[in-house]
Amino acid sequence: MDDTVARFEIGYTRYLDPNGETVGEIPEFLRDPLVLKALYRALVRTRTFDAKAVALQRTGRLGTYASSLGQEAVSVGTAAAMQDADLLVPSFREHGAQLWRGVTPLELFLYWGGDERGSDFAGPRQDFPVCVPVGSHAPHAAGAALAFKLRREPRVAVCVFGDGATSKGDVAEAMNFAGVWCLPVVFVVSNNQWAISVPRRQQTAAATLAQKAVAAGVPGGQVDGNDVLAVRSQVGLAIERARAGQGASVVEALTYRLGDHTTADDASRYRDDAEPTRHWPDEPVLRLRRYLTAKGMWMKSDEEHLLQETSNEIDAAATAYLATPVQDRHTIFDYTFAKLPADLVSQRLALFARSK
Ligand SMILES: Cc1ncc(C[n+]2csc(CCOP(=O)(O)OP(=O)(O)O)c2C)c(N)n1
Ligand SMILES: [Mg+2]
Repeated sequence: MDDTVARFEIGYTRYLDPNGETVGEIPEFLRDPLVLKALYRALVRTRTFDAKAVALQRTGRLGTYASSLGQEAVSVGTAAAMQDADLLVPSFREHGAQLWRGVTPLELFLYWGGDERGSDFAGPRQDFPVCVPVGSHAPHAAGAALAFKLRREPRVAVCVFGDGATSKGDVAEAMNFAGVWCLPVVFVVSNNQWAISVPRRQQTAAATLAQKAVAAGVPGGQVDGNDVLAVRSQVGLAIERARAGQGASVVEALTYRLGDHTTADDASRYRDDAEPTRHWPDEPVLRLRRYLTAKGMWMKSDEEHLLQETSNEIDAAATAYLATPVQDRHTIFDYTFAKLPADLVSQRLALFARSK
């Protein structure tokens, strides 16, 4: 007699290998040159933004910044699977998703320059701002999904966090709640193998992070997070499942943090330099370019044009950011409360008095 009471399996999806060669059958909608080129442009635009942000920080003109180098496909593939009315609930490394959703490079520079106006998105107004506390946004995503469900709105909340966040109680609680209430939320784990200096193997003894979904009674699967097509397709399936009333999912995207944790970090203090060198051949941008080039969809002139166009756009945004007058100090009181509590009113007045 077999007395096993539960079994589970975690699937893995990849369509493009690191050489840009196909593995398995790419879904029909991801063979459309327009769709593929849009994904490629977004990857390049994200990387261009990222390089500029690091350069601005290194020259003392931006605050501490979390680079997404090497992880662009997780962000872009996730956002590309969303509808405009869906809700992005990001952590701090999802610049690619935010840019795809219509947050402007200027807004992102402002935010990372310490200016709260950068979180007042002109485009996707419902999207949450960057969440720096690790994993604390997951319950908010579940809560927003509950609101969508109660209002019978066909919308989905998409929450992105890192491998380290999956050890947080907030994330387990959010998944559990989403499972019980069958909520329209998708949790995307951007597993870049490190949580600052903590490597994945010290994060959990579990074989995958996706299987954390199983305990919550929701489906979980892994994708190659450096294959934007795999991310786009699997996050897309999870979103459509959620939209159809079938509840939450977890997608673990396997990627790699090629840079330091942030510009305030020096990874060489805890990570062998040989490790990122080993991972460079897996990076997502070259992979998709190889595929497009081999299919005759992308020429050298297309590449040159795109690089020019993106660097013009990002440079113009950086110039506009640097030309934006710094806000008055007292505005630090302005963005948390609709009605300022009395003790903060007096602190605000004291700051005003001291500024004189
Ligand atoms: C609640 C909380 N604890 C600690 C930190 C400091 N911290 C910032 S990022 C980070 C690691 C996050 O790792 P992971 O979730 O894998 O995301 P990644 O940075 O790799 O994208 C830590 C510990 C924080 N921001 N919030
Ligand atoms: Mg990580």
